[in-house]
Amino acid sequence: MRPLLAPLAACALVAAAAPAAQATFPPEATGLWVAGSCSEPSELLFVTRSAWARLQANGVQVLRHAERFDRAGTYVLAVGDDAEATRLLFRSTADGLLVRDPPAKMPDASLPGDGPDVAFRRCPSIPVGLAGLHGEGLSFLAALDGIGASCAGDDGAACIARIWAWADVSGDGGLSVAEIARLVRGMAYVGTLTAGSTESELAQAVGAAGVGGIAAAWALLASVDYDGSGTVSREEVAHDRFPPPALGGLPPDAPASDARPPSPAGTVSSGLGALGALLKDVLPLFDRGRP
Ligand SMILES: [Ca+2]
Repeated sequence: MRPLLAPLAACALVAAAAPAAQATFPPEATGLWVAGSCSEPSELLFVTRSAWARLQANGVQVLRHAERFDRAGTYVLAVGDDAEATRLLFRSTADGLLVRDPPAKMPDASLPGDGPDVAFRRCPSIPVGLAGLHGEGLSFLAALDGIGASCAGDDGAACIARIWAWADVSGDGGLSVAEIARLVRGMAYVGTLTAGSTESELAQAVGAAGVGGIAAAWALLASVDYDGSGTVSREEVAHDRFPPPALGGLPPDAPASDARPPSPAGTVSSGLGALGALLKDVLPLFDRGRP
């Protein structure tokens, strides 16, 4: 966690005039916001509890994970965990959200500065093309808060359950090839946004992941679809992993030996098997930006 940069005097002044800084984005700021008209947005802003994505029409598509929050007058300041410590100033209004991009050289103590503000609002829908490019990926991004919390500990079964909650679209308990491919596309979307891209680069990355995801899905099915149902169940992924196998692979009631039991922490990182290999590129995201 970076130290707060604002001088103590300024902090005291702000603290007297505003509520304490929060640890996450406030609920009223989360979700999808649109700048410009709903039919022709100039920018989309998507906010989760711990991250924000700026999706500019014909411009930069980028995701930032908030490392800390502070107050800046009537604005809330979110500071990213990226190398540039990207800052986002925002405040709620009666009909939306005002967002201000502070100049890079302006110190925190001088914020919020004097604008300009970009006005964002809610829209009942967004153009089909934008929904096609961003809808699925933003849905996965929204789920990452919960997945990250569940997968941060040693409870591998809880981690799998949280991933399934998003990935099992049909609700039948199994992941089909299409559902696994969707999961891979979601991971590609978030990974590409984290690195920063153009719209066309993002579309290409997600498209390539769609093709690769189908191959990965068939590989996963071939690895763990033990009953040949054509889908991967939570039980099949967890089999022999959660709980970890008994000593030496013997049943739980077999005579004990002096062999050392497997590390619980190790079971989560390595025990996901084929699914773990699938998730390896996105797992680091789970640890970023959480309070
Ligand atoms: Ca399913």
